Amino acid sequence: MTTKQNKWWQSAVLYQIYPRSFQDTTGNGVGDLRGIINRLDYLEKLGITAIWLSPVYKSPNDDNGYDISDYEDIMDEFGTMADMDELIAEAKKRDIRIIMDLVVNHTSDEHAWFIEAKKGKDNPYRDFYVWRDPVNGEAPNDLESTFSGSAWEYDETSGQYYLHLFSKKQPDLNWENETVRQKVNDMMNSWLEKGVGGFRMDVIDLIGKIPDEKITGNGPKLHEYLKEMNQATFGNYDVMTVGETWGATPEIAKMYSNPEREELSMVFQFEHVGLDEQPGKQKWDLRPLVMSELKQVLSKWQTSLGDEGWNSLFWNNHDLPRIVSRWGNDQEYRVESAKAFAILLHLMKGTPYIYQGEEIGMTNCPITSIEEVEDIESVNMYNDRLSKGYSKEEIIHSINTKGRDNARTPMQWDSSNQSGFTKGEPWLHVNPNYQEINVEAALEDKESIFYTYQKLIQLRKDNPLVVWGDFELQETAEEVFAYVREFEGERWLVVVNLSNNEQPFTSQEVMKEVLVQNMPVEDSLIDIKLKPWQSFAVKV
Ligand code: TEU
Repeated sequence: MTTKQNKWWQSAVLYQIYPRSFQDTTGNGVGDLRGIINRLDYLEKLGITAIWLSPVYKSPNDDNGYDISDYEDIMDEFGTMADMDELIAEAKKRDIRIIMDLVVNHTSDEHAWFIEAKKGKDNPYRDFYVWRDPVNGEAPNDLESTFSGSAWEYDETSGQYYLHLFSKKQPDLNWENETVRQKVNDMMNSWLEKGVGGFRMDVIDLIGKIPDEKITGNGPKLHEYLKEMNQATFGNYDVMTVGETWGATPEIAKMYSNPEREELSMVFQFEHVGLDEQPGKQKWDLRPLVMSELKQVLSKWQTSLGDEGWNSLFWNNHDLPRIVSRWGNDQEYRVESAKAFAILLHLMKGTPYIYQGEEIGMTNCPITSIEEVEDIESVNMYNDRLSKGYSKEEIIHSINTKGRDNARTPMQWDSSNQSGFTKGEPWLHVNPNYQEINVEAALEDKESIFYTYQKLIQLRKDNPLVVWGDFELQETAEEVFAYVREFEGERWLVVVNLSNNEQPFTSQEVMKEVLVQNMPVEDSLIDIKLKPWQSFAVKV
């Protein structure tokens, strides 16, 4: 194994912070950078190596910071650039790196470039964005925005349309324009100079789009642009990069993350995340998860990248429902199922990501009316589907199952008013279960989900097997996920019951030592009955 390149991010564990909902220190109901600084000791205790910080740049917040009006300044509600510098420095003292969210498929319509571009066809910034003439008096084609409706918005002043694959306040940048690419590189370099640990690249697979041919993801020049960016910016630093790539197959993932190609460290692939959706439809169109498919997909990603790429491992982020509510059981088996998903994920090969609150088993937060919803994606979908004849009940059900606010309710720190998140009125309701589910309670209980995460992170730090070992899926009952990791003669068996029922399990392996478990394990592995959600890893 001497050929391994051994980059720091291959043995790292990341923690994603959605700053708006993490910790408010000013009483305005919105989280801030000072709040993150104050909680660094907590994150150090958990053991994470790096923080992926969702966007903190200046933004009018049409999409909570994913619409950026100035890449080199901080959002007023979050603090100042001095706070940001302090966060980087304070994190560094604790051996924690800060990974910035790089949102460069689009800017805000309030970014200086777009304000200029809108002034007219001969403005020097015009070509920074994607403008097209009307066709037969209408939008150039029927490309749709991810946030419902046409991806083209008419501009009265010039009589042209501009492209926005997300909200109309998020105009797409024109990556074919060399000056755009240079400006993005300059901006990235100024953040790298500040000492950040890398970038998470928002919808990066869209930057090679050819809108006229209705090609959005995986456009022909995508990899050329990434190579250029790598050479001009982060390739010159010891940092990590992770691309958000919704359409990645293992073959595509290798194109991004094969070290020889010098593009990105790894990508987020979303194949497992789509398994409870009807194929070819939208994320709102649900179908039950089939466990054998989940096993097959996760196992495929474990074995197919080899040395030509690197996996990222995640169940949650700020766009996804909480795993314990989605595929676990957030009622009678909340603790057991949250630990089961943690054990399953953290002992696989790749870099794990924890989304804030996952480590204490925070759950989805159901709503009863659209007035309670903040997320632009859900609100637009609601109006769109209402006009198409869907019933309110149906739409609210979809939002409760898949809506992004589920993951965005404020972090639950303690049982005091507003869960210790704010002294004011929170921008989004706190989940009413905060008196039971909160950090303070988790830290006091030695059997809490928090300590399972802490243990799993420590196991990764202490055992090269977790980072480098081969992966082999085991034959089991449908609802049981079991795999063996093997490295330099050492073997670990991981067994997870993904159901509310007892499940049979048997293995000829001889158990040598229990490494982690969510309930006591028997002495032998031959013909045992796994209790609901029972999960463990053992040395064999
Ligand atoms: O998400 C990309 C994206 O396509 C999501 O909107 C996704 O389709 C949807 O949320 C599925 O749940 C990224 C960011 O993660 C997201 O927060 C932003 O809204 C979006 O890009 C635009 O920047």
